[in-house]
Amino acid sequence: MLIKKPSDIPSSEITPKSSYLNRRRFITGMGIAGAALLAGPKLFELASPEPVLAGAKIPGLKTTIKTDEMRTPYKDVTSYNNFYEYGVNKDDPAREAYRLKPSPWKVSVEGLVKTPRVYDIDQLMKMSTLEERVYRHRCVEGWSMVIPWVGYSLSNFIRQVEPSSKAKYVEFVTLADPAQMPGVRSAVLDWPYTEGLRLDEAMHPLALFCFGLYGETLPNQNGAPVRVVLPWKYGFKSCKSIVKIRFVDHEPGTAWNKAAPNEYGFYSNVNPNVDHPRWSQKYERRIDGSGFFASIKKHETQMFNGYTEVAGLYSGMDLRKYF
Ligand SMILES: Nc1nc2c(c(=O)[nH]1)N[C@H]1C(S)=C(S)[C@@H](COP(=O)(O)O)O[C@H]1N2
Ligand SMILES: [Mo]
Repeated sequence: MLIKKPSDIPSSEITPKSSYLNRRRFITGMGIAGAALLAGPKLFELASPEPVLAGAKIPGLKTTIKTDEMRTPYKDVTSYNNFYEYGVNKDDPAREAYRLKPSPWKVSVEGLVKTPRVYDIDQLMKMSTLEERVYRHRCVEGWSMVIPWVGYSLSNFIRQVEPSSKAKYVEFVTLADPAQMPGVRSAVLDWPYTEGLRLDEAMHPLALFCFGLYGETLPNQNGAPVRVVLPWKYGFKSCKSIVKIRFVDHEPGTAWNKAAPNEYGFYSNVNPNVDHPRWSQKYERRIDGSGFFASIKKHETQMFNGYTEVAGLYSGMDLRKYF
């Protein structure tokens, strides 16, 4: 795995250093509410340094889900990130995530399963056939990408660990090691980052247990070595760098819901008809690489991010109440 020194990466190519540093101080002083506000639909700084933490090639992948939409370039997928364990700015993870040690890596499977046990990352990657799936990715802040992920349906993993009939939800927990993740020293979120799904959502074939992108193992800043990807939900549901998966009988607490319950619900399905309390969700800015400023094209956001095959999971639910 090629890891560049952080000094090789410009902090930002387009923002003058002084205003970049000021903004950074400003955000850090404000906490999440302010950070989220600044990170809202107006904020686009594609710093686009070189991709920093390129992964290892994964051979023999078959693309099973495609789209005609233009893919977001690798460079943008790997340099415009949310990964608060490395800072609240979009360019922080690409610069700071070299600190993560994705190997060796273990994932502990706990709670209401037949045999709770710890899996090695290599075992997890082999539990089903890895494939490439090109998914739209919609951040709650109003930007979107199209990313060729690598993984297999989370359901294939869940079936093999055999949750008991009492398991109704699954919780994902990210690593929170201050030595590898400087961001967890600040109280911006309640660490570790956790996320959760209802078990039937987790079993939907679109829910991806994800180990890579663009045909390579995940770059650190994208959540190496294993994350989930839930393309019909806002991006923050897709928990990165997972160390624990717990099967439970109650709705688990989640990092953003704990931080701002009126803004981030448990379900967080992409829904253009339910605004965020501080901004509309009707449109998104697609980062598609068709040129620097031109790349930030306005798109209409679609219900469930266009993945209407999940609608049945929510039939009879008031999606304004269960946002
Ligand atoms: N552990 C952890 N997972 C996380 C986040 C985070 O800050 N920490 N950010 C989320 C958000 S808001 C988004 S939009 C996606 C971004 O994934 P990407 O950087 O691979 O595009 O990761 C999600 N998963
Ligand atoms: Mo996000």
